[in-house]
Amino acid sequence: MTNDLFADDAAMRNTVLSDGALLLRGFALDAARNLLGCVDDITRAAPFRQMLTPSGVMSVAMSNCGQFGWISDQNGYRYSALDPLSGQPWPALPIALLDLAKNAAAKAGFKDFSPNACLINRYAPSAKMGLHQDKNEGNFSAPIVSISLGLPAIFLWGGLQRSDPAMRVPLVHSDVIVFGGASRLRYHGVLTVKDGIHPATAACRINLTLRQVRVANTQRVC
Ligand SMILES: O=C(O)CCC(=O)C(=O)O
Repeated sequence: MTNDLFADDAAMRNTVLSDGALLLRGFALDAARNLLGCVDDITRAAPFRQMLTPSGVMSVAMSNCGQFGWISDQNGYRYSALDPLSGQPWPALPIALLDLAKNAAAKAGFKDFSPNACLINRYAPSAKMGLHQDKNEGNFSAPIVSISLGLPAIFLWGGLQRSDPAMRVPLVHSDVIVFGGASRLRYHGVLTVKDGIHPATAACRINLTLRQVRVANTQRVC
């Protein structure tokens, strides 16, 4: 009952960030505990790691689930069907996560979203993610669904050029952003996460980013 009331209140605060981009406040509230349990299971099999990029080590620790996982090394970024740490396929995408992502996408007007990749980002305090576009998927007709759990953060919502001004969007536990259509290639990022303790995740923020990756598009991109 309490969760229902909170969800109704949260839904009233849903916000269109730009054409094709919708912030769904509290959309993951009922599923959050289960999703975090899934993250624990996934990262037992495919542990969090700080990946290397051509410009240095990322402050965010990452893992993946689904048919493809986003990976990076000194030569660039790509999707891979295998976890380079284990040589094994990534853990399967949990049904609860898939359902939540499809429902969120449908709410934002993207009815046929069928994600096959989920990047799991873990932000310890002081971790951040610079402005970037999600453009390695080879499929820009499908949206991205991004779920925030745990510590709050400021999401940067930019434009189609890196130099465009970026809106600062405060995100809290269980908020979900869907962006596709005219907003699919907008630059976005996350400001440095501040110190704190959240009852659901302790001293970190977890982000789940679900994407639909074209199978042929798993080559290295820089
Ligand atoms: O952590 C977030 O909210 C955003 C993550 C993100 O932009 C990404 O994984 O590409």
